[in-house]
Formats: sequence, C-alpha cells, structure tokens
Amino acid sequence: MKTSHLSYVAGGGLLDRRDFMKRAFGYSAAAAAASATSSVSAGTIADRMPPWMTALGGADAAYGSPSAHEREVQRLLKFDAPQTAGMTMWHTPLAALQGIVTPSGLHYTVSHNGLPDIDPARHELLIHGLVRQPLRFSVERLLRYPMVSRIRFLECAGNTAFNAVSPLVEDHSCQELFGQASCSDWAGVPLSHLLNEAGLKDGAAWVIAEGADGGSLTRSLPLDAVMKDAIVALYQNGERLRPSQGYPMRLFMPGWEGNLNVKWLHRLEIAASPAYSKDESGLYTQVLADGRIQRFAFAMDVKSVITHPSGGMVLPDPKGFYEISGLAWSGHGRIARVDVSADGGKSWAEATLHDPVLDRAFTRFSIPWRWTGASTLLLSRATDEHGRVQPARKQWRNRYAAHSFNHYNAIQAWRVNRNGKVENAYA
Ligand SMILES: Nc1nc2c(c(=O)[nH]1)N[C@H]1C(S)=C(S)[C@@H](COP(=O)(O)O)O[C@H]1N2
Ligand SMILES: [Mo]
Repeated sequence: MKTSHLSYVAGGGLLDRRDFMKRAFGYSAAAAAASATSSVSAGTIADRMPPWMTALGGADAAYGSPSAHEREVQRLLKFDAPQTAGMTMWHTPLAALQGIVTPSGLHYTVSHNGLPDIDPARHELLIHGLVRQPLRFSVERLLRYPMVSRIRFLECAGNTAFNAVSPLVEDHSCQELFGQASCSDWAGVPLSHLLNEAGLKDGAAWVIAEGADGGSLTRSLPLDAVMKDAIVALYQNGERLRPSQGYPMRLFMPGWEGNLNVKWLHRLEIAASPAYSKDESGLYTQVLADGRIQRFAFAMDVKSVITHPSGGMVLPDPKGFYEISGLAWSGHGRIARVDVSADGGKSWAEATLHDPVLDRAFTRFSIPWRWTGASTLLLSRATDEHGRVQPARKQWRNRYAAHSFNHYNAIQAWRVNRNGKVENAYA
C-alpha cells in the first residue's frame, strides 16, 4: 500500500479523517465497482451457503439476551457480598462497547450492603422534615406522575482510584481502571414536583436521602441543586430499573458522584443542615495535600479515556491503520473538545465528537491513526463547555494527599509496545 501522501494532523501517526477511509480501506467508488464484478458471482454465493441459510431458525425467547457468541462481554467482579461483608462491585466492559449507552445488564454497580430483594408492593417513599405536609408515595402512585427521561452518565467517586494512588504503574485493562462509569437513559419523576407537593418550609436547605438496603446508605444534597436537577428514577434504558441500580426507585442526580445517587430510595428528609452521615464524613471526603479535608465534592470533573486501543489489547499489525476511539464526560455539562496525542503529549490533534453530544453524558470521540510500529504513548485530554480541562497526573496528585483517591480525572495514557501489546502507563 502506498502511504507516502498521507496527511498527518499531528505526530505519532494521527491522520486526517478523509485520508483514513481512502488509505486504510482502499476505498473509492471505482475500486468498489471493480471488486464487485471480479470476485462475486451467483455461483459462489450458492456454494458458500452456511447451514443457517438452508434450514428454518430456532425459537426466540420472551425476554431477549445477547448472542451466545458474545458471552465473553461481561462485567468484571471486584468484590461480592456476602464474602466481603457486604460490598458488591462490578465493572462495565467499556472497551467492548460502542456508542454512548451502556446496556442495563452491563451497567457498573457498587452496592455497599449487598443487593436487597425489594417487593415493590411493600416499598414506599417518605418525604418529611421541613415540609408543610409529609407525604408517602407507593410505587404505583409514583408511576402515575408525569416523567422526564435523560441520557446521563453515572460514575463512582472512586473510579480509576488505582491510578490515583499507585506510585508504580501496574498493568490493568480499561474495564478494571475505568469500569465504574456507565451511561443510561434514566426516566422518572422530577423530585421538584414531589417536594412542591409536600410544600417546603422556611429554613429548608438540604435533602437527606436514605436507601432501603440493610445498612441504609444515607447522603445529604443541597436543596437548590436537587430542585433543579434531581429525579426519582424508575426506568433505565426504557425498562424498569434493574435490582443492581436500585429497583424499584433511586435518586438520580446528573453529573454528581455515584454515591449521592441513593439506590432503593425510601426516605427523603428535608433539613436545615446535612446529616454528616458515615459516607459523607468518611469514605467520600477528599483529603487535600496540606491535610485539610474537603467535604462534599458533588460534581464529577471532566474526564476521558481511549477505549480502543486500551490496556490488555494487542495491535495485530505494525504500521497498520486503526481508529482510536474513546469516551469523554463531565459532571458540569457538555464536552466541548477532545484532543488526542499519539506521541506521549508532544503534539495533539482534535478528535471528532460523535453525535449526540449531550449534557453530562458519555460523548464518543474518535480519530484515525497509522501506528508507526514504534513504542509510543496514546493520550486523550477532554475539555468541557465551561473550559475545564483534564489535568496531568502530577498536577492532580499535587492537589491531594498521597492516599486520597476520589474524583481522579487525570489524563490517561496507554503504552503501545513494539510487539503490539497495549498497557496502562503514566504520562
Ligand atoms: N442505597 C444505596 N445507594 C447507593 C449505594 C449503596 O450501596 N446503597 N452505592 C452508591 C455508590 S458508591 C455508587 S458509585 C452508585 C452506584 O450505582 P449503580 O450500582 O447503579 O452503578 O450508587 C450509590 N447508591
Ligand atoms: Mo461509588
């Protein structure tokens, strides 16, 4: 293949998109017409008829599942209750997926007290505290309210914690490092409707949300933000919530750290001050470099990762053409741009953002690449619509105490080795 006239947009082999189609796949209308007439004829089609084309097909199921040939696309188990005194943690296989929506069965899950088996007929949501009229909502009653639906990401505050705290780089896959983030279409009742119905009293400033899991995960959220954005989610990707995601209802607060999105939601107390619950005074606080504690870090910051190629993959063809593809997201709004480097950060080129580019949702980006065959570092750096940019790992580390790992959003690097093996790296 002649490659002398490729138009590069940055170092390390990043290519112009139009060039990519032509060079990588030899695509042109004339070439397509020529190969169609020379290699395909009616005779060869009949000779090659596979068995599934010569017999009637099998039965389908009442509830569909993925192809048996895709069985290796699975969540990755980190911990499972009850072996670890309650904590259940499964990571999404981000590198095996395309587009921006995570299939419900592959949504990551973090459950601190195991998975409660809730009978929706006996579940209630209680709203009380600084309200004129405390209210109880059965699931049935909530399902009659007008609903909204929004495609939004959800990310655990501890996602990518490994790279935040480990002084030595260790080889892990994209799923292991970034798999505590997913994106779904969440539908439910705006919480403002329910709080207005209850009637807010003077002094109301916080919402304390409690789950119905044994152990009752509890978090406090500022009331003004909740009135603007929170929903009581009942549906996920069109169907009712999965048990792992909080069936029959969860608090959904777009862009905010996963832990605030209380699953199996059963109680909202309107209060003048936060509860300072176990989770907000302990695990989910940030310890700054000078030892001070930063409580209540709500929004997840701008972040991105190249999902292909990524840790654990092997590039089959040195000097081959590849599409670099990944995901970017920001808890503050839309993604404005993603820059990619194929030479360890010496030069950068702007990737294409794929439609739709939604507020506080996964955004797919891509850029074509011709690997030079040499060892190199692939990097992605996202910027959101408010001009927030991902920091370098060192910059991020300098802000926080050495053991602090929540809200890690530094630029991720993947090393491509000469033998094609891709592995985790620090830039
Ligand atoms: N009631 C309850 N809500 C919870 C949790 C929990 O253990 N119990 N885990 C939290 C954490 S730490 C995260 S990251 C998100 C995970 O949501 P998911 O399992 O739907 O991905 O739910 C949050 N809500
Ligand atoms: Mo979390």
